[in-house]
Amino acid sequence: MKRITITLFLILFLVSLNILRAENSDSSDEVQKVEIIVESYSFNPDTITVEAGKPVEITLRSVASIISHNFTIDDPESGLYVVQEVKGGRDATVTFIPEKPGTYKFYCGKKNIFGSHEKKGMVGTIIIN
Ligand SMILES: [Cu+2]
Repeated sequence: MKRITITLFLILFLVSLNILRAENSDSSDEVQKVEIIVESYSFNPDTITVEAGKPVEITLRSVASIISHNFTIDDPESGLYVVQEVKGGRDATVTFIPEKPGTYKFYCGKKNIFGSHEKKGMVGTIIIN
């Protein structure tokens, strides 16, 4: 009988530990992770949706061979300003907290003699809810 009580107690203890762990992983999951493939000359996906007031972590994975690109959001009205360089074939990560809900443009701010990368198609939309 004693053994059964101890076993039951142990099971209850382990179950409650698991519940605690699950709750913890929920609350530490605040960072909104987004992955964008950077090509010459496009972003994939070109529309991302995030929530305001929570950190956003964008990983830029460049599959461009040599050409460097960047990820830029520049919206003076909302105070949203993000610039992250990404070299050809490399990864780069940028973290920021979007404060104001809205729909904003992100783009590559690089230029070459033929014009801006943005005009070539390196432009997308970030929706902040
Ligand atoms: Cu570019």
